[in-house]
Amino acid sequence: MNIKEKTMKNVLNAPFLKETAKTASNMYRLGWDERNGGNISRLLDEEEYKDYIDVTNVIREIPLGFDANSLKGRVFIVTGTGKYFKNVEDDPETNLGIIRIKEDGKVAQLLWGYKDGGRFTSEFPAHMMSHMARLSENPKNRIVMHTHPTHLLAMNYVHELDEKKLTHTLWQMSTECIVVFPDGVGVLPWMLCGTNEIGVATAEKMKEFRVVVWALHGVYGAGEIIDEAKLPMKFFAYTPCYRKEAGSYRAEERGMIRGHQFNKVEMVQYAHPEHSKEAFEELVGKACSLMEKLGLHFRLSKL
Ligand code: 2HA
Ligand code: ZN
Repeated sequence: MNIKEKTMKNVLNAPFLKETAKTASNMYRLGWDERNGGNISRLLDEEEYKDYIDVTNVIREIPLGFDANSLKGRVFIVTGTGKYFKNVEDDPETNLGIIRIKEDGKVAQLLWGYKDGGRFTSEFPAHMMSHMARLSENPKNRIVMHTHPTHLLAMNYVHELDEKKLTHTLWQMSTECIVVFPDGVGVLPWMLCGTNEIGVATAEKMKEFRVVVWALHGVYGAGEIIDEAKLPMKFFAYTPCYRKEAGSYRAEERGMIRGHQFNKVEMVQYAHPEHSKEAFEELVGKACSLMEKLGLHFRLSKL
């Protein structure tokens, strides 16, 4: 152990590691990741890992077998190949690895984990290529997850595997869906997994969709945070409202009898605090475009 390592905090206590391990447990509990099914990769910001990982200490190097040049120097925590999600929380150091993409973009440098000599998931090409595709769309993307959700897989056998049709059925099945994946789901035909080819095809779809179904196999999802699936939540409300009589006269009138009824449409978003400004602008933009489309004159006032 070198001096630098001694001053490091215990990586087992790192929030990013705990959350990754807990997510693996949750996915196992849902029945989506039996045996070695599923894999998670999470891009780490320097702020997150600098107190926990000594980046000068490379344990070993693992060739990638594909070009990840645009990810050079970036650090990821990744589930291991052949590992079971049910074991990740109990033994993170064997089941997870923290790697950095070397400057040549061709090699992963192991900085921690895969203690039994293991390596990253067999789906590493699809993960890294998806990260590259998502980052080019959204520089804040951090997570790529692959899993085998039971109900969605069962649907694959009875539903036409057409992107639009599958998206619409999913949106209709649960109100949450349109909030979680408003861009819809991409669908890839069955392909051999663990290959660069499925990685390239997934990444291509990931330019358009955050959720990509691998027909008769599982699903890939990407996002900024693991819980991102829940945010932003966008709602609108249509409510009858009652006020005192409209107009200036009789404004002091009391009671429902002389009340004024109108119907109101309101928009609400729950968003990450960092995105609240954009969320607000989106709401204002929607309200204005609605007025414009209706050909109504309006004035935007600042309260
Ligand atoms: O790594 O799910 O697609 C296990 C898998 C392969
Ligand atoms: Zn799989």
